[in-house]
Amino acid sequence: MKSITLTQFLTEERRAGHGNTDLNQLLEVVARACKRIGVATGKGALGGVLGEAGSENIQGEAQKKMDVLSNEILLDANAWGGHLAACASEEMEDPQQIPDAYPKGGYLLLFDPLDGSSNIDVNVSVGTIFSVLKRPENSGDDAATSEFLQAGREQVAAGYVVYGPSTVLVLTIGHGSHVFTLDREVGSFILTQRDAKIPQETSEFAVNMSNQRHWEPPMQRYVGDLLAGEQGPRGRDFNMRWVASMVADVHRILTRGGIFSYPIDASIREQGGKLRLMYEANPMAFIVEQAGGAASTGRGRIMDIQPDALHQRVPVFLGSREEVETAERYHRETPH
Ligand code: AFP
Repeated sequence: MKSITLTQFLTEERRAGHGNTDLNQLLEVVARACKRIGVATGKGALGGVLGEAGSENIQGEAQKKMDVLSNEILLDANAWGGHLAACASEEMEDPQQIPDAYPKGGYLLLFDPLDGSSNIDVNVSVGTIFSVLKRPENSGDDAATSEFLQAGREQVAAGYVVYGPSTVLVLTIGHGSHVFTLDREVGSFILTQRDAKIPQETSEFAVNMSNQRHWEPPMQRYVGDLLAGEQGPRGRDFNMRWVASMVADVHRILTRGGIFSYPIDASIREQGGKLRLMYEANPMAFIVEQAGGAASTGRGRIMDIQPDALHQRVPVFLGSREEVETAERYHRETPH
């Protein structure tokens, strides 16, 4: 069968009335930047890219060399195309404007340049997550932070790339979630699964169990019942997986189902959760919903949250629809 490249796929989608030339160019530039990040991560110790950068990001987290490099690769790649007004990143406190030397466009790009980067030194999958928003009408010259603060349902595109045994791009422009695999010899992303669908039911969950003592009562009850297995109220055994790279955990769930959770707990209550709404939870929620799954805080749809800060954090439950709805039911029914 003839292979379909990302370029061909986006062109055909545009002809079908989904997206436009500017958006396609933006997505291709992001995909190209991710190929470069993939090459750098793939070199590992040989590329001198492992280890700490010796700096901290805005969230006070130690940056890896690859966090800094991936951020630079995405910023440089997106500066000149004329389709963007500004970029926001996990690694930068404020949005970065498109340099005056280049034309500005109507889109805003948000990204986590290297998700799961604490895994890079041990050669476990890492990834890039991105989200695309339209600039509000009548915006000024510079894109203000407030322009980025749009609910997830306003996203026009979202994607992630997993740098694993193979490099895989998952993309949605609001008409299904589609999987592309990088042909490393040719240098092209090739469509390998059109309209991926997450199984509605699952017997697999993903959570960092070491936080259990900090969880709220609904989460204690929910996971307690999963662990009770066949003898418990759920009446079947559940398996657990935790890569600690959200991209890898979500990709497993997209492929074979499951529920991913990073709940609120006493140790992170003040910051609102662990995962960032704008460039982790929202893009993943868009992809998962487009694949027939669900994405919730446990108490409501993630993509309906009206953000109030660029680096806002939220609790996350996403994946197989029925299991996410079950987790929500535990939150509704358990006093906390
Ligand atoms: P890093 O990018 O700082 O490694 O964080 C990864 C992450 O944001 C997400 O990808 C994981 O699901 C989660 O954190 C892992 O959290 P734990 O460290 O609690 O396992």
